[in-house]
Formats: sequence, C-alpha cells, structure tokens
Amino acid sequence: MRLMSVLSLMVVSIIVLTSQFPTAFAGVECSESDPDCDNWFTNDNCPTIYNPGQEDSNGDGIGDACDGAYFVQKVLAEVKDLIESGSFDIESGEAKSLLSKLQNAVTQLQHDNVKGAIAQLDNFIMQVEKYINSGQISSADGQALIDVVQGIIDMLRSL
Ligand SMILES: [Ca+2]
Ligand SMILES: [Ca+2]
Repeated sequence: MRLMSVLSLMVVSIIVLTSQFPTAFAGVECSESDPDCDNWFTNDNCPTIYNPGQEDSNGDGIGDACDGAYFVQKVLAEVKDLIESGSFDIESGEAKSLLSKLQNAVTQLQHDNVKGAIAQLDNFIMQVEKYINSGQISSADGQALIDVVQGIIDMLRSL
C-alpha cells in the first residue's frame, strides 16, 4: 500500500502543477522578459510555465512544473519496486519491456524529445492496460500507474 500512496501523491502533485497555468497560456504575454507571468524575469527554472514558487524537488535546476524526466524517473523507481516485490504477475521479459518504455521516455526527455517521450509513455499505458485485462496487474495498481503517467503526458503536452 505504500507504493499506492506514493503514486497517489504524485498524481496530486502533478495535477497541482498542471493546474497552475492561469492566463499565461491564453496567448497573453505579460512581458518579453517574463512570458509566463510568474514574476521571474531571469533564472526562471521553467521559463515558459507559470511557477512562482520555483519548486525543484531534485535540485537539477529544472523546475518541477516542467521536469517530466524527474516524474518519469519516480514512476520508474516505483514500477521497479512493484516488480521486485512480486506485485505483478509478469515474466522477466515482460518486466524488461515495461521498464524500458519508461527508461526510453527519460532518455528522450533528456534529449529534449518530448514527442518521443510521450510516444513511449503512451506505449507504457497500453502495455499496462493489456496486463490489467489479462489479470496480470491488479486494476488498482494498474489504474494508479495509468493515472500518474497520463498526468505526466498532460504536463509534457503543456510545455
Ligand atoms: Ca516560470
Ligand atoms: Ca528538477
């Protein structure tokens, strides 16, 4: 249950992050030096996203509000834990394929390929759905994973 609560917390934090866009994306430019209207004119850790608090949980200089790689890495760690604890009824090859989609998404994000990352995350969701349907992953675990990954996709689309 610890894992489930971690995932739920992530869903909440991603929803909070993605709901932070007020008028910044209505095509209104507050000023050339502060296009996202969050009053950070220089050193904004998400230059195009409204994040006045500048939260940066992993301290890599990229704000949480635009740090897709950070969230995917967290999901990756949780999925690894779930697999290692035997929560999923999947073969090692299936586990490898599931994890590689998340790992590939991180790699794509590190190379600024957001589209490629979203494609990997979409494939991850499809694979989880398949395992839910076959009963290899419980619908509670599976749905929690899908919700959090969908939240990350929504965040990436808003970048
Ligand atoms: Ca910002
Ligand atoms: Ca960060």
